[in-house]
Amino acid sequence: MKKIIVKVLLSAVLFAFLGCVFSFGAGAATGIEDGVISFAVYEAGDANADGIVDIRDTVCMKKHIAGADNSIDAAAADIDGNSLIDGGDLVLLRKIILDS
Ligand SMILES: [Ca+2]
Ligand SMILES: [Ca+2]
Repeated sequence: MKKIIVKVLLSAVLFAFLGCVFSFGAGAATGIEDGVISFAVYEAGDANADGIVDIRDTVCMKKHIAGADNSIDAAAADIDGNSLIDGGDLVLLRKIILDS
């Protein structure tokens, strides 16, 4: 009986942690120090890193794709996670904005 309770508690803690991480959008492990895993938290699509996903992010992403501006949050702008910031990410960003 104790094993079942422990498993339920561990599952609850894991789901609470994952819910916390994913409620911010996306994150990537940035390092481990003293047994603590650090995460960079960003919202997918927030290319200009102002905390809001909106039309200004599409402008920022278009400028970056055109080579006119490199001041972009690359992790947030790479929405499909293929390590490139391209038209596919722009399509996904428009969908995110339209669905919000
Ligand atoms: Ca933004
Ligand atoms: Ca991409």
